[in-house]
Amino acid sequence: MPGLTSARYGKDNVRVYKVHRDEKTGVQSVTEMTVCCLLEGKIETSYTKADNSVVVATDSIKNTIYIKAKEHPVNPPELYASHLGQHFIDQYPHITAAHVKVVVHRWTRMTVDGAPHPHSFFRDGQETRNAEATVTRGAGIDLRSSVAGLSVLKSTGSGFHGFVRDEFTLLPEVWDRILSTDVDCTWDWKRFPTVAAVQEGVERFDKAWESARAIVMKTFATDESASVQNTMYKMCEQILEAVPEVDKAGFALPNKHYFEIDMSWHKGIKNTGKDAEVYAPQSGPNGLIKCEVARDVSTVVHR
Ligand code: AZA
Repeated sequence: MPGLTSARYGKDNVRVYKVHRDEKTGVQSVTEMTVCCLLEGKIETSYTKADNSVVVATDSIKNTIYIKAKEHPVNPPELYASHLGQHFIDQYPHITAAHVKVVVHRWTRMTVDGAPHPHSFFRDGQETRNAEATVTRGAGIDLRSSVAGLSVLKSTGSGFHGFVRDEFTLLPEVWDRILSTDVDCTWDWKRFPTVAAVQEGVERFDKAWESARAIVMKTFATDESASVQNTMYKMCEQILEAVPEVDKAGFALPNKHYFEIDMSWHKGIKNTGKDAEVYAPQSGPNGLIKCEVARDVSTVVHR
């Protein structure tokens, strides 16, 4: 007998822009984000019995995303996501959980003639700052913060050797290689009981984001990397150390390969090993290495 085992719905890819105008200085600040908001609750009959009386229309969810962006600060995204998620719990008794994801896109202030420009910005890379709030009736607010799409490369200071060698292995061991990835780094906060608790000490979220980013960059640059696995583990340890309110840190890192090009066939040109200068960046396939590191492995909650 088939039966509904899980259901959530809402609006995805809601693009929102908000400006803050400082009347005194004339300086404007902007935030652009993409929001996904999905609801869970006593909504089974909308699937099984065509009962739309339990459905808050996805168009209404989209409208709410805009209205909450007007009513509340959109920074930090963790606070906005909490306000938005809590709204659905407060407004609709049959909704038991709201899942909000906010992706913040970079608009970095321009420097013009050596000075920060009051109202002009540029997109410096595809990196985003993300916040996910799961607001659950009677339980509180689970927050996950992340940095995604931060592309990094180091031209030396990385090797990979000592791995399994058998009849499936072609990859040579290397003591010096190019290492490149698009960083996806997440950190999960201890549960907050209320939006007020998220609001109190709200600067923790910007600080954690700055710390995580700095740790990622410094460790990537300075670690004599034995593998993506080992370097990402070191990053997780440091994030847990730097942010006491975080329970778990994790990474998903593609290993974006750069292949040497043998040119010996052309006039005996040397372009491999220590003579390698021109490489072929690969679009795919890529390695994909993931891990999560918990502060206390005995209390891990799997989401
Ligand atoms: N980890 C690495 O850092 N590099 C690799 C791997 C791996 O698991 N496999 N091939 N190359």
